Amino acid sequence: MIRSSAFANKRYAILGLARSGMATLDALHASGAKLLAWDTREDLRMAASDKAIIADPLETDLSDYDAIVVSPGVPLNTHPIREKASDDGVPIIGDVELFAKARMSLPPHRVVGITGTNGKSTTTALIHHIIQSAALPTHMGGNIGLPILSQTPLPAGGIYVLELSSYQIDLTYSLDCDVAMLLNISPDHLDRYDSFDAYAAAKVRLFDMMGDGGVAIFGGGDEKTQLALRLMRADDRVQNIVDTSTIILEGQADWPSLQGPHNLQNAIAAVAAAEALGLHEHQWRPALQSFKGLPHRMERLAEASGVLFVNDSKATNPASTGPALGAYPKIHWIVGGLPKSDDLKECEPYFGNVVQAYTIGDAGPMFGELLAPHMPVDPCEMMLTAVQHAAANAKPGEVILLSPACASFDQFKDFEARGDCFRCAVNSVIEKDQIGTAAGGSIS
Ligand code: UMA
Ligand code: ADP
Repeated sequence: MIRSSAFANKRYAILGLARSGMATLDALHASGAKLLAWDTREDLRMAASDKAIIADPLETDLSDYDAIVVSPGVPLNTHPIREKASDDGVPIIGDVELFAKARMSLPPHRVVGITGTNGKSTTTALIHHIIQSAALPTHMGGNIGLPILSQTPLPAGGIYVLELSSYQIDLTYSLDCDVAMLLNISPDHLDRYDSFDAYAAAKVRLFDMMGDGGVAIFGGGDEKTQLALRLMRADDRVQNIVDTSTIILEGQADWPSLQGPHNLQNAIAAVAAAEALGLHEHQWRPALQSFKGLPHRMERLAEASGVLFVNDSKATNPASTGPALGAYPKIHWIVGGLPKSDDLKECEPYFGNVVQAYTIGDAGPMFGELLAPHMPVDPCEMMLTAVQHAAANAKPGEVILLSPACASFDQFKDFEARGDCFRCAVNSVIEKDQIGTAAGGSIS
């Protein structure tokens, strides 16, 4: 766990006691802070009761507190805590801001911060893997894996690789990244922001916090990312700016877990970060090949009867599904769920790669109408039906891809549960040898 004398004898109210809130509670308690904690869930309040006064911050005078530490999942745009904090004159911060404040107590280290709409986890894990492969001490955290405050401090020379969601950046004010990266920006999480511009501005704040010695890396060619890049160049505070959309990197065929144009973009951004950290090609290139990828992101599940099954359940918007369709030339595409938009614009350039679409979930009928002029569509509604039909139709050399372009909450708890359901369905069709059976009759 990360402790710091910066927190000793300070007073913090913690709102939200799930993963990041509990890690915050433990780290602040161990650092000698005085704490008040709250969660709407009683079991979590109970679990915190030996380290904090349990009380609702909305009903407590917080004017002599140093800060209110809010979990990223608390919707600040609608939650009354914002007004309460302003009335009491207390700042609202998050666990990443506490990490930023604790850095002075850590052995000399560097921080890489990665944000963007899509590809953050993949790129964070890839950068972490490259650094690990170069035998340097490193942790990854933030919006991926263990909360950063619960990690063991790295020895001198260590590198913290942080995936940062816009929710986390909203709660952070002084994280001076040695390498800061914006991968791309497309509309997402619009329930938490007043507009797409406001969401984009939240991400770009990562660069406002940088000191002038850092390296700023920009990924995608999308309009908002390019605008952020131009603004950064115009404000010549940070000298070291890398536009990865102009970099060409050869060798993708050798990187099994980095297929598709999006993963080429991620690989280029990761290599730019590695070089900014002083690593050389002989260090980063083998790591691109040995990278195993993350579950539910272009995950190669199985190959049977010459058909490859790929789980890309984490593709929860059309901008992440588009490039997934660009990864293979003959795809049976399982698509649908809770839609985030009423078009599939970002997928259109890759429609030529789709042999047939199999629609599932709430978006099924709407997507069916959108797709029918471009490809055969099989309205399946349920995952198992979709996998069975796709397996029956698939020929050797073709790919069955779950890349839903939608949130999962219409039929599943989360994208992991959806990917797990896909995996079970895949196991079942392989076990029953239902691949390539369409010509021979129907699936029962
Ligand atoms: N709560 C209240 N009152 C409220 C609202 C919420 O008490 O009015 C409580 C909830 O009961 C809950 C807590 O506040 O216990 C909120 O927890 P949380 O949702 O922030 O969950 P954590 O487990 O702390 O996870 C958070 C991130 N979650 C979100 O951003 C939603 C995790 O990102 C992150 O990995 C973790 O911290 C560790 O740092 C997950 C995520 O879904 C992966 N991120 C979003 C995404 O990737 O799209 C941004
Ligand atoms: P995030 O953490 O930003 O949600 P992930 O790495 O978990 O990103 O990937 C989420 C989804 O986006 C996956 O389906 C993945 O295939 C897709 N994806 C990955 N990288 C990119 C990218 N650079 N651009 C668009 N989509 C991407």
